Formats: sequence, structure tokens, C-alpha cells
Amino acid sequence: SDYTNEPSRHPDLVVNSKEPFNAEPRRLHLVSSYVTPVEFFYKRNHGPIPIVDDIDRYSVTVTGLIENPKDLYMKDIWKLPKYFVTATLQCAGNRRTAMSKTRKVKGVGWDVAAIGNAVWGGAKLADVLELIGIRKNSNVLPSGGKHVEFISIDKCKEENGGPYKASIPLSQATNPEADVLLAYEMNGETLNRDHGYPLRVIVPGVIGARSVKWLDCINIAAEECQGFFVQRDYKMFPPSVDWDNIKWSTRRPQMDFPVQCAICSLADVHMMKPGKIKIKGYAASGGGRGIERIDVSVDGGKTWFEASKFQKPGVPYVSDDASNDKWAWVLFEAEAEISQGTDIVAKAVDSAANVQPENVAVIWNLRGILNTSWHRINVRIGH
Ligand code: MTE
Ligand code: MO
Repeated sequence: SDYTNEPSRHPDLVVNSKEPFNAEPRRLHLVSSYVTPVEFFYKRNHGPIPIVDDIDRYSVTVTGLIENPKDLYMKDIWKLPKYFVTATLQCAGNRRTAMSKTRKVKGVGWDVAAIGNAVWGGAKLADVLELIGIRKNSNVLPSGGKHVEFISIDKCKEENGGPYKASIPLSQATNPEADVLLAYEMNGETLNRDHGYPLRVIVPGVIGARSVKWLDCINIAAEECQGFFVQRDYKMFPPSVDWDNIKWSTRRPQMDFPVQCAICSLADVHMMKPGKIKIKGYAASGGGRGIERIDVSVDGGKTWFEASKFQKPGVPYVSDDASNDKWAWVLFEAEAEISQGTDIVAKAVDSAANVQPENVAVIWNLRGILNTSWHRINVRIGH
């Protein structure tokens, strides 16, 4: 494959793999702002970054189980009502490196920053599908169409040189409330090449793997996508399954991400003098569920207190407030007095009262996805 035309990137990113380019920001950069700057937004790729240089000739082909297949040009997409959706994108592999410490897993290693929050601007997929005659809130079409598949123009070795692809149910794609976007803007700027220029899918509340970048084709199908990343990757297996006994077809592709949180103001091992410590991080849940609470412990999990949380800086976040960005993370902050070596722990509770597992061992899985175990920082007293 050809990696000679990669875009330039911020030098402060932590590069987890160079080709394909996979990188995340440093922890502190991640929680410096509610909306993650584009240059500090994690980049997750499976091949070289495609180049689309003639925007007038670029089109998305909508095809499959529909009467009139159609090429949609950017001018057709731009004409549709424009929506801004603040949504957190999280890779299912976020925190994979820590899962490997229990038992080795397969995949690109990530610290806690394979996640970011952006304001995505674009057309609603429900409006795009209406253009080709598919009604809002359709569960199944007379043709048997039940899934919407997104096919990219990139080339991945997992697909034997073919494009990255994924699908979502038609019901989600045609539900305007699900806020699925064909996005052409990120934080008010034209989407850049790393993040999917000229057009990408954003599926809020769902693992990043379904938000296909560099969209080439939308295929209406009876079955979910049969591609590698849907059928043989991004599935959650129990700890008993390993590479010698895995049966991919026994599990469903992961969609919503579970409740997650991480401390971003401290390294895994934090050296300090006795005194005050600031604990800052993020919490997020999938499916549009809000964050009810973030519990923090400075005695390794024996006793807990609540962190303060916010989306808009200076405005306390209340989990059921209608003005919240429902697809977005919340940032949290707490302060404590530390006099001796200890573990600082954070865990979040979402609006459905879902909680995070205490240990990574109970959710260990061979692909190392969805590490949502309590986030622990080891504090040592010294210089
Ligand atoms: N789309 C294409 N075409 N190719 C890819 O490799 N990676 C997916 C998804 N969409 C990918 C893709 C994965 S696994 C994630 S987590 C997100 O894009 C990452 O999006 P980002 O790089 O904009 O952060
Ligand atoms: Mo991902």
C-alpha cells in the first residue's frame, strides 16, 4: 500500500501505529476543552488516507434494494437541511493497552484517548434516504431492505485490499432522532482528510467503527454488512474464548458503546509531594444515555465521593436536562488531599444506572475491545 501521500499531523500526538496511521492525544490535551480540537482528535485508520481532489466529480452512489439507484453529488448533500450534532466518537479499542496487561490481546494499543468530542456538521442520513424514496422511520422496505451499508473508498489489508465498510439497521438510519449524519464539517471547518474528507458517516452513541469515513457508496441490503470489520472484528467475546476456539458467527457486531470514564490529568503512576491533587477526566455512555454520576476514590475504592461534571464550561451538568448534548461526553473534576501513597479510582454511572466493572479480567476479550473497567491511578509520594 501507498503511504506517501499522508496528511501532516500535530507533532504532540502519541503515535500507536505509523502505517496505517493510528494516534491519540496526550491525556491532558484531551480534557483541556469540551470540544476536542481537530488536530488533537484521535485518528484511527486501516489503510492509507485516500485523496479526493475533484470535489465536483465526487459522488456517493446509493444502490441496492431500491427502485432507482442514484449518484448524490456534494451539491445535492449541501442542499439538504444542515444539522450540527455534538457527538463523542470512541474507538472500541480505547484502553486496549491496559487490557493486555491481564492477558495479551490482539490489536493496536491505545491509552485512554481513543475518544473525542466534536461538533459534526452535515445532512441527516434520514433526509438523504428520503431523497431516494425511503420514508422516515422505516423498519423494512417492501424490497426486503433492512440494513444500510456504508462503503468507503479506502483500501484495507483486512479486506484484502478492498474498502472499509460497515452497516447500521434501516430503522436507525431513517430515524431523524437518531441523528445519524453524513458529515462534511468537523468543529465548523471542512472535514479534513484524516477524518473522512469529503464526507463521512457519524453514528452517535455507537462505537467509532460504524462511522465510515470517505464514503463512496450506500447500499440498501437485506442482511447486515458481511465485511471483515462487522463479521470478524469488533465483537465482544467472553473471557473463555481465545483464538483456537473462536466462532465469529456466534456473536453480534458491537453497536452502542457501554458506560466509560477515565482520568486524564494524571499518568498511570503519578509521583507527587503530599498535598492537593486535581483529578480531571471524561465520562461517556452510548445510545444517547447521559451520565448520572462520576464516583472518585482516593483510597483505592474503599470510600467514594462525587466529582463535579459539566459540558458547557461553568454550567453544572444534570443528567436529565433537555438542553444537554445527549450524544456527547461530560468532563469531570474533583480535588483531594493526598498524604500517602494510594490508588485514585474513577467510575461512572449512566442514566440507565449502568456501571463499570471493577476489574479488567472479568471483561477480558481476545480482541481487547470495550475496556471500561474502573480507571486506576497509582499515586506515589516522592519527588
Ligand atoms: N472508515 C474508513 N473508511 N476506514 C477506517 O479505517 N476506521 C473506523 C471508523 N471509520 C475507519 C473508518 C474506526 S475503527 C474508528 S474508531 C473511527 O473511524 C475513527 O474515526 P477518526 O479517525 O475520525 O477518529
Ligand atoms: Mo475503532
